[in-house]
Amino acid sequence: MTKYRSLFCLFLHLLTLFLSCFVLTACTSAAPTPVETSPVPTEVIQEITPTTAPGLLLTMNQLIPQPVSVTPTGGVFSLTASTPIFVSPASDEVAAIGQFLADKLNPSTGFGIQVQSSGGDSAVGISLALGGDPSLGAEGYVLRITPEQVTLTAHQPAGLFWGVQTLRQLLPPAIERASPQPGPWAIPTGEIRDSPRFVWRGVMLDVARHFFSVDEVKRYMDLAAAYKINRFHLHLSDDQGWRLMINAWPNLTEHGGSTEVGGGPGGYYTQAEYADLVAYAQARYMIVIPEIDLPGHTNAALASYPELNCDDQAPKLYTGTTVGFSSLCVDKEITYEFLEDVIGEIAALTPGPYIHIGGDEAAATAVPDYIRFIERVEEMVAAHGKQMIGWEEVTRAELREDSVVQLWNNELARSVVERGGPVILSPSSKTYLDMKYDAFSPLGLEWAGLIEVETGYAWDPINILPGVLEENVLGVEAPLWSETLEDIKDIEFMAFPRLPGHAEIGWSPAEGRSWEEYRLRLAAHGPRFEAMEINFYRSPQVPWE
Ligand code: TNX
Repeated sequence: MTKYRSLFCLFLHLLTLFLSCFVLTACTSAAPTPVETSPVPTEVIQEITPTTAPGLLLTMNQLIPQPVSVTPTGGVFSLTASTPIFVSPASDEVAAIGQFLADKLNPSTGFGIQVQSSGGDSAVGISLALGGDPSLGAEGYVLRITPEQVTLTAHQPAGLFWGVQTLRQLLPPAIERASPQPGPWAIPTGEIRDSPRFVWRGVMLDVARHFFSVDEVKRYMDLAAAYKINRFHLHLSDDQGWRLMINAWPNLTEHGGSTEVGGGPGGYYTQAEYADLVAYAQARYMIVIPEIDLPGHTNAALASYPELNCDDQAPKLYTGTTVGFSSLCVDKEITYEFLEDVIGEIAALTPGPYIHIGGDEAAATAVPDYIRFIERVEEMVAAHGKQMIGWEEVTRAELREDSVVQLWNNELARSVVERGGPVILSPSSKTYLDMKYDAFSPLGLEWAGLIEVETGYAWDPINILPGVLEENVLGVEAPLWSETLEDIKDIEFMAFPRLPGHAEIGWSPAEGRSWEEYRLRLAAHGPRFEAMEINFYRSPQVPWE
């Protein structure tokens, strides 16, 4: 009797396997024709054979961002308790990337995988090696997977780190779980060669309108790094709060950090906490860009120090959401003494080359005053050895050549193009993660329009700013303003699933990108988002798995 039952089970098992292969082949070959011809998906589809295990075929074809080239070979590398991670050279930096990978693999596999120095060519395991082809650049990598070995090579450590993110996505979604899972842990064999289209693939988090704890910010950094985001812009001050301790002006945080939109308790980062965030980002090959928004969006500072106001009267703290009503006093010398301290302390704490000085929506500052102010602050930033970034309004001033402009509203698009310097693209109608998805979104604003997943994905940076030279486009950044967001769960809901799309726009080649193809790849990330416990929006535009 038991014998018949097991035979019957075997039959059922085979039938399921056959059916899933069939469904897979049908799905793969029925993939809608891409709008532009893509070397990548076509190559992947052609090489897939129905004899390969179904889940594995999918993972090689489901990477986000889409790599430059993917060549599956149809086999399997099995991750086991005896798979070591070899690093070469065994420097602290490469070993730390190996450890990052081990720390991702160990909780869900329960294996206790260890990082070792290089085991030589014949060693079975995962090897991370520097010294790849210089044409891979600062962030590119090659990932070769055979049944015996996973070999990740890169010219620079950042490339190894991004290759590790790709490797995570080649494993089953359960790899992202925090507790031991049954496995098995199969990685499809093949070769991936990859490097980014743009150097700037950013996110911005507004910690001023609502304050987010160090752990919440780290969590957002982790989620962004998984999609190869390499710039983390922190909007550290606004009318509703000043969030970074400045030793020379302690009341900025003491008083100015004590509330937030809606009147909650607010909060701020000590300098040690900020340094910890910067180090956390650095370990993820992410540059932190601190922003102090000037000369508008400064009510929290004005409320903390009466002398910063033209009439020496400190306004009350502000917990609403209106913009454009505050301004530093442009004619007072104390304003520049204050900024010298603020910029000096932030420059000293920030290893990255940039300081963002805001400059947006300064409706309470007369234009000639605004221009004078921006030009003076730009010199201060440069004197501290940093490159200034400002929102597009700063192009009203005569800027230094190396200053970076962040496009958001397109109102000053002409002067951004005419100026001809480096540009970050954050068009609000595409990249603003704080816009509602649709009219029913429980969180978010809608002044720049509703941004469903397709709207956020289906555009190209080069078409957004006609006349701009491609070499001046540093890349793309997706801002998340927090007027309506209170905690990390809210951040996750607005960023997922739109953020992976922006990451792909910044990383992947333009040729072959199409919404119809992307939405299927994104659908396959649903189980991964679940395993990562991301509170994501299940957009009806995506056929979630
Ligand atoms: C505009 S975008 C702003 C922010 C708001 C945001 C809300 C920009 C440079 N300024 O002050 O928070 O809209 O979406």
